[in-house]
Amino acid sequence: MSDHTKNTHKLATRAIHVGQEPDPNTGDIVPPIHLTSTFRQSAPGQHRGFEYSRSGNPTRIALEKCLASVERAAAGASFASGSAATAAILGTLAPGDKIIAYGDVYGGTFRMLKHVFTGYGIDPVFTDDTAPESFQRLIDDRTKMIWLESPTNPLLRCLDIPAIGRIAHEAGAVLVVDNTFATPALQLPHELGADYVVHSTTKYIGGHSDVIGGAVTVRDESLMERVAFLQNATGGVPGPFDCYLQHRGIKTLALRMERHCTNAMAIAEHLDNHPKLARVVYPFLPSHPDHDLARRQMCGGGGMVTIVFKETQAALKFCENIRVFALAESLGGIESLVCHPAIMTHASIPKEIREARGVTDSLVRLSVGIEDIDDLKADLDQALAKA
Ligand code: P1T
Repeated sequence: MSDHTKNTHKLATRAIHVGQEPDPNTGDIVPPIHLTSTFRQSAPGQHRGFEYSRSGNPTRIALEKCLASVERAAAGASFASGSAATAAILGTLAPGDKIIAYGDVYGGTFRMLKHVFTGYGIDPVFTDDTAPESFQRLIDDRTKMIWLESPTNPLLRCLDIPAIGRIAHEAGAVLVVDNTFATPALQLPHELGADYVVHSTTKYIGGHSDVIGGAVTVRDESLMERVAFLQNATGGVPGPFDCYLQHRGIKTLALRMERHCTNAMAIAEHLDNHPKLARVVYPFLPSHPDHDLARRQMCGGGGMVTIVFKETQAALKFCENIRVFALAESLGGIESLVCHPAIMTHASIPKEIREARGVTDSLVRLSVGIEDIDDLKADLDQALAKA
């Protein structure tokens, strides 16, 4: 924490000030972007804390401090993508270790667990039951990590982070929570018991769909040692300009999340009971299966709404006809997006596994942006009319 930020400061203040101390020489309110790959040394090994930008760069350090502060973490490390951040956490495991993951995860995370890390002797097992006991049942003495998203991508299930954290810790394992969908503005997994928090900062943290990035934060400083080692040794770091964009994004996170939440709630209520839809999924709708937990664990329902059409053809026609929303992968930007996970973001999950989990061809994911709510509703209405 610097002179002008305190531990008692709330998220919106931390997001704007941590890592952004005015320059003592010039007074500039926004520190410069350190566009350099290397740093001059006065004698071999004598430098001012920076040697080479893969190992450390002032713009990246500023971002990492801010990420750690907003997540109420002991330390943070930023990566070239959410996938690189995921790989760094999985890289802390050793051959023979078992990881239990909740099945509804981003398709790329599933692919990495199943088709990358199994090659290094890591054994992933999945549960499709949100009950903490389902994790308990899968624990054995090889279990070193539990991995979950909450809310999940794309079914928006919410998992009991404190209860699953206790199960992990009793077994001597660590809990990883992917907080990409909730963001620290709505949910603080470290305070709920998560050892690692991972983000695709490409999403709400960056917030403007103009940068790919990832982050890892840790509850206990000692966990950062291996993550920082892997960050440098495997080299999946973001460049200074990408760090600047993410840091700039965080400054408006609290404000953006308020609007994402109010717009998403309004849309969930607007679409609920629509004759062409079988189901509208939004954590803060009373009909959501984890509604009570969501209200307890998060201070807002988030910006994602998942809708399930009665017919697949209608889902596809809806995607083709949406206009203010754009049909595109990703989420969490200021502009509204529509995604068909089965064909787009979750195609790497085999069809039978995907469908058994409920990610069917009639499911469509909405990333509700911060545009005017009337325009968003009108766009959804016209596309639904054509579906
Ligand atoms: O795309 P990347 O920055 O590498 O982040 C991967 C990732 C990790 N975790 C979650 C919860 C995610 O949603 C993602 C990326 N997801 C998409 C691109 C998507 O459209 O779902």
